[in-house]
Amino acid sequence: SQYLHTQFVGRNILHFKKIESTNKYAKTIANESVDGTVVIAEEQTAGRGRLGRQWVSPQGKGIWMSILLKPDILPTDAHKLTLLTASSVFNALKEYKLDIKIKWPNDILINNKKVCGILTEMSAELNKINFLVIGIGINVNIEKSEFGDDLKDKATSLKIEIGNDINRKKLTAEILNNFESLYLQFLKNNDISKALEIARNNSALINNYVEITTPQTNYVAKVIGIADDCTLIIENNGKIERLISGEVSLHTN
Ligand code: BT5
Repeated sequence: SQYLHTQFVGRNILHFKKIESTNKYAKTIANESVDGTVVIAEEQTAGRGRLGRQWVSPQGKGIWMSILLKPDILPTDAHKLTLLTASSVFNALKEYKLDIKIKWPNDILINNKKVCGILTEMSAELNKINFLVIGIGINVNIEKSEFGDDLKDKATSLKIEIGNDINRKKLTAEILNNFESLYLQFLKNNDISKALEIARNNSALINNYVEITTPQTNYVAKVIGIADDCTLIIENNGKIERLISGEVSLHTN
């Protein structure tokens, strides 16, 4: 589109009216598709979050897309691209002057409600990535009444927050423009400092108490910051620890 200024991200776009999941599809075409291919759907019938959770993706109301990447980086660095993606989405949304926060590692919140979720999936060998698929779901023009009972208090859309419809094509291009610019810096100099700065300065978690859920336990910890390797620094019972990913929810009482 006229808004896209990238070199390779989104230069090959596969657009679907209806699909199960753009992430799932991107994985099936990964080997024969070029680096930077983007899969976009108007509607997902089986949109997925992490741990097999459902992602609600009504027709024509959101940006449901996946970016296919074939970077020459270590599998252990792949999680950095989730934070980089969150920062790209943040950059594209900041012009709306909303109370927007990045909730490490993969959510964007407006007024404490989730407007965007990111799902990074990887196919890798021991020390080599075959491909990565970064799924981005953004609630753009969803009405409040369209969220079910389970989501109406914890999810929001740009339309709900701004009051009018948003041009999805333009926003999609702006996200891809921002993404590519941060991504090229990362590939070239292993430099993720700009994405980190955005994630740190606009964090929903830093200085807050969070509830952390692991398969073993549940505990409350204070978030101290985000480390240079994109892990979350927490203080748990006086001990400083780091989380690579995992379930973190804001602790309110
Ligand atoms: C995520 O998972 O937030 C990642 C979502 C990624 C979606 C994109 S859309 C394009 C691509 N194709 C896919 O199939 N997926 C990606 P997680 O952190 O696990 O959050 C999932 C939880 O968010 C659910 O259990 C619900 O509570 C909530 N949720 C579901 N749909 C939502 C929506 N539209 N808006 C806000 N919250 C939602």
